[in-house]
Amino acid sequence: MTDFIAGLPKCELHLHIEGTLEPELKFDLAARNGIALPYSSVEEIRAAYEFDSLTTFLKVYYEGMQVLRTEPDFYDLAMAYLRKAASQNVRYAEIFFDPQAHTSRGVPFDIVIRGLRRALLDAETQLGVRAQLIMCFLRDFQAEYAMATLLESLPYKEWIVGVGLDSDERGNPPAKFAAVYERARQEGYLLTMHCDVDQDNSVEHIRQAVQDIGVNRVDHGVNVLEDPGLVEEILEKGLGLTCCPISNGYVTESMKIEGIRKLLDLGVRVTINSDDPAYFNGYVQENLEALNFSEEDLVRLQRNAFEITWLPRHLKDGYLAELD
Ligand code: ES4
Ligand code: ZN
Repeated sequence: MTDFIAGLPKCELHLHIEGTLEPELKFDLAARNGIALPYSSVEEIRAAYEFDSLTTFLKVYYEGMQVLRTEPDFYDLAMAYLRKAASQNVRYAEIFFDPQAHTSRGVPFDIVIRGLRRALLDAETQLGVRAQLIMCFLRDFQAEYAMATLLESLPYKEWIVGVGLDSDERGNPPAKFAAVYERARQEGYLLTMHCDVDQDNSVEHIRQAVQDIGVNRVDHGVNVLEDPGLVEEILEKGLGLTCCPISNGYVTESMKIEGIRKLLDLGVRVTINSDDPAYFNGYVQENLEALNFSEEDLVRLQRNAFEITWLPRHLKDGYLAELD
């Protein structure tokens, strides 16, 4: 099964670039930028990756990314991920970035996006991996800061395919960002947002995202199973869900594989992704292996993934043909 998965042309649609920062690169960047880390070895960094909830994870995640300061730092981060993706036969990736996690500590927006963009261009020519960027707003900051970030992104609109919403979901429902999403839609961005597994009000958050905001996709969203009417609506609209089993296992008590299985059987366009692979010890290959699904189902998952990409039809069809 490992070889079968390795051979499949794959797609990654839920991947936080800051969550791909491996301890080795963290060490190198800290040295390059003259930053003292509270760890003396890569092993010590890894040992600190202990979390059992979204809150404990996010603390380590935001602390870790403080070594990212310069344009080459963001280039190196994205290039390292794209090399790893290429090694796993990932043909296309839609990559989240969190500009506010950097602008809030004094790193300018243009430094972040220019570094990431340059890596995407090089990856396409040098590695044969295509990728696009999705800009995420941090939902635990004020909506006004998200709006300011949206406006700041407009000169770079051609480099960003859509917007997302991540970070701490408790008390930060989709409705908080209704105006930001409306403006993003007017600007031509496609829309997605996290509805993390087993957060407070998960189903209500999915409902708001789908019905009130009108998203084009939902990130995670497995809790939709608790509301059959909403499942039906997602089916009718053909909306995709970007699920992340290994991540689920870290931030809740379960990888939610049974739920993913059910959604797949119902015909919902579920996909398998890695979320924050450097922290959760699994890229897309390992996430697919964790499922123990049949070859037929694994192909179906990849078909779903290419089908819900934010690519023009002819490019989707090119990738889909590789799965025939
Ligand atoms: C995240 Cl696992 C998860 N949940 C919410 N926001 C995030 N940002 C990066 N990883
Ligand atoms: Zn995520």
